[in-house]
Formats: sequence, structure tokens, C-alpha cells
Amino acid sequence: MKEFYINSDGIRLHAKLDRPDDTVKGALCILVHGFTGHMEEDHIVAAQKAMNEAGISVLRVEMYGHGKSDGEFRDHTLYKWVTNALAVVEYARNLDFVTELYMCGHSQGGLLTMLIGAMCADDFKAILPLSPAWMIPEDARNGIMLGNKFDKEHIPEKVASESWEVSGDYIRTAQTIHAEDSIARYKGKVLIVHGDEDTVVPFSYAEKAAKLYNDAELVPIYGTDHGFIGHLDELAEIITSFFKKEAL
Ligand code: FER
Repeated sequence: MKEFYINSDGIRLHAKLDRPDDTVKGALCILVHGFTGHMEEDHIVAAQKAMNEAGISVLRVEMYGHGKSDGEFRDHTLYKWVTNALAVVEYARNLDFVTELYMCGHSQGGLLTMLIGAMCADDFKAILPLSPAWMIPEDARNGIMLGNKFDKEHIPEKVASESWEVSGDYIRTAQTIHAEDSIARYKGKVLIVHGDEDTVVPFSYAEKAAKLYNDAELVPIYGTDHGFIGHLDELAEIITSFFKKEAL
């Protein structure tokens, strides 16, 4: 494992690179956590190990205001995450051992994966949104954020729950994003994994995305919630077999 920082317009993004075999060239998957998440969460580490198991190198990166990356959590926005992710894609694309690129993200990182997939479609062999929170922009336009209500036409200075607080700019920017456009524009292969008992991002969004994408497979994990707790072995198995099939 190598640990380092990737520069995104002066913001240092904390990264870890895990390669199954550093003597050979091969595929690399960028892996991103969700809202309030980080790279050591159980489901992120399970995904990383599952990819390594299938021979795929993994670049875990923490986005603005998360984990050990620069920036305050309250100041993060999806625009900043998009800027960060574009810097990560450029970094990954220029690594000399990389033959093919993939991107995977959980929840808000899954939405990010959908947005970046469309922006950098030529870079990716496939994208893997896990429990993708692609209703965030729609919720923001409806005055809802993770169950917290606000005035959608008069954005407050901040939106807060008991455990987090974001500035109004999170809402302002989220309201401008149209994930359906990104879904329509990405023609490549998509693997969506989603728990059918997800209480944060309804499973119906995974079904809808799978239908809208040109070439998507939805693999449900039954009896599990947003972070796949208690079902990480199934998550790992789904990811490993996806990449093993990709290699055939
Ligand atoms: C929201 C619904 C889901 C939201 C965030 C999420 C910020 C994402 C959660 C996650 O990344 O785990 O309304 O607002």
C-alpha cells in the first residue's frame, strides 16, 4: 500500500493505492466514500479488497472535507467533489502501470461516479455506483436533505442535523445538478449494487437508474441497509465476480 496526496487546485486529497501485484501493468479502480464517509469504512475496505482479489489495483481517495483530505466538511459541495474527482482521474490516467480505468463510489460517491462517468466516459471501461444517492439534487430542489427540511427558494445559511452541518452552498450547487443527464450520456457498462432495505437511498432509485442506463446491471443485496452492514461478504463476492468476468 502507498499513501500520498493528490493535488486538486491546491487542495490535498488523501489517497491510498493498493496493488495486488506491482510488477505488472493492469486495471485500476478509483474508489470514493459517501457523505460524512472516509476510506477506512468497512464497506469501502471490503470493496477495495474484493477488487484486489480480482487482480484490480485500487486508488482510494477522500474528497474535500472528508477523512484526512483538506477542507472543512461544512464547506464541501458536489462541485468541489467533481473538481477533486477530475484531478483524481487525470492522476490515475497518467500512472504508467494503468491499462484500464474504472470508477466506483458509495452513496454520494456513487452519485459522483455517475457524474464523472458521463464527463470522462472515454476513460472508463465501466463504472460501479454502490447505493448511489442520485436523488440528492432532486431532494435539494424539493427542500429536503437527508430528511431535514429547508426553504428551497430561500436557501438558509446552513443545513444541519445532530451530527453534521453544511453551508447553503451545498444546497445551491446540488440544486443545479441533473443526474438523469449524466445517466443518459454514459453509454458504457454500469454495475449498481444496492441493499433492498436501504433507508437512506430508496432501492427504487437503483431500479430506475438501471432502467435508464444504456448498459447497466443491478445486483440487489437482500435484507440490508445503506452501508451493507452484515452483508459485506456478498458485496465483496459481487464485486470480485464482476471484475473476474471483465477480465475474460
Ligand atoms: C441526502 C440523501 C443521501 C443527502 C445525502 C445522502 C446530503 C447521501 C448519503 C451518503 O453519502 O451516505 O439528502 O444529502
